[in-house]
Amino acid sequence: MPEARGDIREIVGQPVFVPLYKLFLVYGKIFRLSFGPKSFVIISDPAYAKQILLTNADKYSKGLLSEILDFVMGTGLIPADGEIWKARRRAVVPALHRKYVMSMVDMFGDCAAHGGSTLDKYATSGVSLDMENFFSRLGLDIIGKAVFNYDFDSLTHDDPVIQAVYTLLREVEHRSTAPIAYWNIPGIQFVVPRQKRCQEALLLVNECLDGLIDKCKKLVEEEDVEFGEEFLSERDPSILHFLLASGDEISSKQLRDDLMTMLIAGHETTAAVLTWTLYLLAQHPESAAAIRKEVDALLGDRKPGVEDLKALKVTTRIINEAMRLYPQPPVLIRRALQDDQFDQYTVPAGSDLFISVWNLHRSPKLWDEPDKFKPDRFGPLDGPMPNEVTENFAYLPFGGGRRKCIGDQFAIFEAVVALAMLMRRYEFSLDESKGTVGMTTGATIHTTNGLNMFVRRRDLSAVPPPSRAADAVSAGYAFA
Ligand code: HEM
Ligand code: RET
Repeated sequence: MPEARGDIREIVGQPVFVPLYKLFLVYGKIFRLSFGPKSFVIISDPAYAKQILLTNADKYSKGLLSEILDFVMGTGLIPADGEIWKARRRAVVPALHRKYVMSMVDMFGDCAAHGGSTLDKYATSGVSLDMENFFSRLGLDIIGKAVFNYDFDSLTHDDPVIQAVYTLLREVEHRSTAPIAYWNIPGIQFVVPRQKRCQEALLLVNECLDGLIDKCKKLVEEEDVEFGEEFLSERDPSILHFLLASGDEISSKQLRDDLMTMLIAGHETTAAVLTWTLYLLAQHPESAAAIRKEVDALLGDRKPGVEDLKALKVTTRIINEAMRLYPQPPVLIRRALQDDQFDQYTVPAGSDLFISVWNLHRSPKLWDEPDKFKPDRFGPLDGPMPNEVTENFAYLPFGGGRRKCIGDQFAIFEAVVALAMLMRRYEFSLDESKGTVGMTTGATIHTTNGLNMFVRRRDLSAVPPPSRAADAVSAGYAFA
């Protein structure tokens, strides 16, 4: 197998997927990368990715990924393997049923409208706002409501629980990129301040989750509702409520692990998608105009309803293309449990593999002008939405195979609602005085210096009211 001998200095200080892309152009679709005793197999080919994620999925575990995420997710759905994963996937997937996802759409609109009050303040003051931070808070508010019916309200205030969630997220990023797993040294959490803070944050968030679990258990005991498929309570439509009402017999530690997994998986990812979409729109005013045209014609100031989501095709395609250029996370991690064969190369059991989604998404062999933002590359708007199946594993924004994201539909709807509403009401332009945006990585791709943008309210006086009648009527006028 081609072997890239890395000099650690080439990698330190830049997001790992960037040097991996350069090496891919030199060494090709499969190569080994070694640093001293550490060695990884880097995969940048759709057929190989399909083999790992789908055809031979049995031969792989999450390996390093579960080691990185163990402290916060334990045996939650992302790091879990084997029988635990199978049982948890079977229990959790039904909670994100069609009716549930549909019922969340209204809440997405409410949260985006609530975010409007922050944007209005910045529009008035003329001071630029870090939109990465804004989207992160919006994502946290949404996922808190969706997973355990908790209102973080992080868009308008800070509290110790919100800070603790951020401490945990930063620790995930830190562990994703640290060269040595120093946190495994026994007792380190009492000595290293960073690890001490992480333990404290973990205790606080666990306490909060335990409180929410207890509260929801009481609700389930009190309520007199029959549990069935597509169970959804108007009073508390959360995933937690579904799981408790289902009578699923699991330990409270496992339940907490799953909640924490969804809190983290559903928060940073969508926030990053919205951040990079807005970044791309700032450089592609024609696409920003296309979203506005679509939203003006369909919604006006109305919050999108479920039926509108099918019609917001331009907005959706722009998000699809942003996820191609900035996949979250940029690499998928696996460990081979058995030997596996990739053409003439054997990957021995025990190998750590990185599927570089970044490389797949930017491969010159797979995409025309791969580095260009071209939302119409996915074909006609009335065609299928691109995913790993339509693109035969060359496009993996949500992974693929049996470990594919369970929140994909939820996340796309969330991003479409937020983007449509914000683009209708505001104009955004980069504050160049704050330096270049830059990229850094942990688990998802972050900016280096924030996505600092000037926000202006759009002048809607000359914009005619919506001409296209929406099939569904969504109650309430956002931003009215
Ligand atoms: C798995 C991406 C939103 C829950 C994954 C994977 C990817 C991904 C790439 C596969 C990981 C792997 O194969 O190692 C995203 C992106 C999102 C998003 C880009 C937003 C734009 C969400 C949301 C939730 C969620 C909102 C929860 C409500 C999960 C879970 C898994 C997962 C539980 C693990 C599934 C399993 O292993 O069986 N996600 N995700 N994600 N995601 Fe998402
Ligand atoms: C998230 C949620 C979505 C699914 C997965 C996650 C974790 C990814 C990690 C990635 C590490 C990436 C690295 C990139 C280097 O360039 C984002 C928590 C799987 C930990 C090391």
